[in-house]
Formats: sequence, structure tokens, C-alpha cells
Amino acid sequence: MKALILGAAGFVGGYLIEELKKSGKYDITATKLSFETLNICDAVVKDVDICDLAQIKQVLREIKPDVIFHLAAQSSVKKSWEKPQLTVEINVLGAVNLFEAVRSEHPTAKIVVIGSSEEYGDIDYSAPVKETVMPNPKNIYALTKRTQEELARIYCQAYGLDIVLTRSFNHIGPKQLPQFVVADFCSQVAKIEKGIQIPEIKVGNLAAKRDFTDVRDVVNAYVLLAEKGVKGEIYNVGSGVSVEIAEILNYIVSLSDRKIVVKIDESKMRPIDVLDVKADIEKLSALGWTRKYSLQQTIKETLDYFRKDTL
Ligand code: A2R
Ligand code: GDD
Repeated sequence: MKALILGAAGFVGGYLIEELKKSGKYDITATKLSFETLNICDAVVKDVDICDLAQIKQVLREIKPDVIFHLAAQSSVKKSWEKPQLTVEINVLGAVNLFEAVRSEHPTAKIVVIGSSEEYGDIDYSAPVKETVMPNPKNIYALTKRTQEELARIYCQAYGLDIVLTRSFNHIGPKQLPQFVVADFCSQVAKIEKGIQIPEIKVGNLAAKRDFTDVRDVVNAYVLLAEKGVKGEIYNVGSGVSVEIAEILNYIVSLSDRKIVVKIDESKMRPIDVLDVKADIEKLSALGWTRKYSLQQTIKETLDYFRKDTL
């Protein structure tokens, strides 16, 4: 089987490559932006900007993949408030470029399109949310992912493209950039321990609750969806439990022997922040997916990663 990963130089990409290699069933082509680096063996690496239709068409003509994993995105909610146009360009134009390119060059490919739990937005969060709940996006990133989903639905219905969609909840693990909450807190604690940050941790909205899953469990779900996901269907990828960010912070701080003061940083607050969201994972579980990593294990490994990080 030939797999093409778009946006492979990001956080999830590296883990997805490992997961595909582990299965032994895939010839992998991984794409990155021209200024990014991606050092992997046993995979072909190409430069593809998803905002450039000709580049996507070219790689599809060359590779003729059986499955495409569309990871390429502006993935930060915070940045989407700061750079709305860029976020729309990459996440919406990028998606429509991909669907157009597949339609014209290689319509038999299966496409796994990564959406977000942020799409749910302002909903009743008292119970785990099912895929059938009508999303109500509350930020620009979320709206771009919701738009990607609607575009996919149209390309499935109108042209029969074989698209499977995710609504992925928060994924965490070693190597994540410290722009996301767990990596952010772990990176700060590691800097405090190294003496390069005063013993004060800067935090944003501690009242929010999120559903966290280890990135290795997430990529396992993506491969499962490539193999068993039903055309046109959306699958939640999450753990089913939401945890308050304050609890995450307390746990990370408890792993250090330093006395750390918590300081609210107003610049880390968002104009609107969804209060709570947790996944109903019945649909994904029915395909055989189970979570292997506990939240505590993932957090410990992430902290250890930043402790070893020489930067
Ligand atoms: O923004 P950069 O320079 O870090 O590059 C990101 C890349 N990317 C693009 N690739 C191709 N064409 C573009 N026009 C373009 N713009 C950005 O996609 C990065 O290397 C990759 C996305 O990786 P991350 O930002 O690390 O996201 P992550 O955590 O791997 O998430 C994968 C998917 C995304 O669709 C997220 O929105 C979703 O899971 O949560
Ligand atoms: N980053 C960050 N830094 N977030 C903080 C902080 C902080 O110091 N303090 C509190 N938070 C809160 C945010 O306000 C938000 O409620 C929650 O922590 C999670 O924020 P992020 O880790 O930045 O992730 P996100 O939920 O905005 O987006 C991530 O998850 C989505 C799925 O839900 C990204 O990986 C997206 O690409 C993904 O779609």
C-alpha cells in the first residue's frame, strides 16, 4: 500500500510515519514545506505546499497513493486569533486544493482528513459528545476545520471521493511544540529546573477542561481509520474524559521538586475559550481502537523530553 502524508514535518507526522512503518504494510511518501526539515529513513520526502494546487497534483501523479493522510494545517487555536487570514488560507484553501487535486488526478485514493474537537464549540458538554451533535464553532481555527468538513462532504457526495474524517481531541506527547498547553507547562517547568527561568510558571485559562490523548494512540486511530473507516463518516478521536487545565498544571508542578509560583498571563487568554469538551468514542472503539497510554504517563514522558532538551 502506498501512503502519502501531507504536513508530515509537524508533531503528529513523525509519529504517524513510525506507526505506518511499524505495520510493515506501507510505502511512505512524506511531504513538508520547503523550509522544514524531515530526517527519516525508509520514506520518500517531497516538498508540497497545500496552498499550491499544482504541487499537490504533481505529487499525486507521481505517487498515486492508496491512502492520503491530510495533516497539513495551521494547527494553533491561539494563532488563528492572531493570523485569521493565514489560518483560512492554509486550512480551507489547502483542503479544497487537495480535494480538487484528488478529483482530477487520482480519484480512487482514500483520504483521512483531520478535523478538530474545537469544531463542537459551544454545545451541551455535560455528556461525552457524539459525532451526530451539530457543531457550533467558536473560534477561527474551529470554523476552518468545520469548513474543511463541509467541503469534504460535498466532494464525497458530488464526486464520490473516498474521504474519512476525524474530529480529533487534544493530542499530546514528547516533541510537541510548547505552544500547546501540556508541552507549554512541561517546557516551563524544565526551564525552571535548569535555572533558565525564574520559578514562576505563566499560564492562561485554568478553568477550561479538555480531553487529552497520547499522540501515539491518536496515530494508531488514524491508521485504523485509513483501513476500516467508512467513506463520508466522521469519527471522534479522543479519550472520553475531560480534565481541568488546573488539574493538569498541578500534576506537572507536582512532578518537580522546585517550589513554583503560578502566574496568570493575560496574553495567554483567548477572546473566547470553549469551557469543556469530551469525546464519545463508541464509533471509533467499534472499529477496534483502544487507548494504550495513560494521561499521567504521557505527561511524565513529555516533561522528561523537555528536561533532556538542550535548547
Ligand atoms: O506551520 P508549520 O511551518 O509548522 O508547518 C506545518 C505544516 N503546514 C503546511 N504544510 C503544507 N502546506 C502548507 N501551506 C502548510 N502550512 C502549514 O503542516 C506543520 O509542519 C504541519 C502541521 O503540523 P502541526 O502544526 O505540528 O500540527 P499537528 O499537531 O501535527 O496536527 C496535525 C493535524 C492538523 O490538521 C491539526 O489541525 C490537527 O491535526 O489537530
Ligand atoms: N497553549 C496554552 N498555554 N493553553 C493554555 C494555557 C497556556 O499557558 N493555559 C491554559 N490553556 C488552555 C487553553 O485556553 C485551552 O482551553 C486549553 O488550555 C488547550 O489549549 P491548547 O493546548 O493550546 O490546545 P487547543 O485546544 O487550543 O488546540 C489543540 O487541540 C485541538 C483539538 O482540541 C491543537 O492541537 C489543535 O490543532 C487541535 O485541533
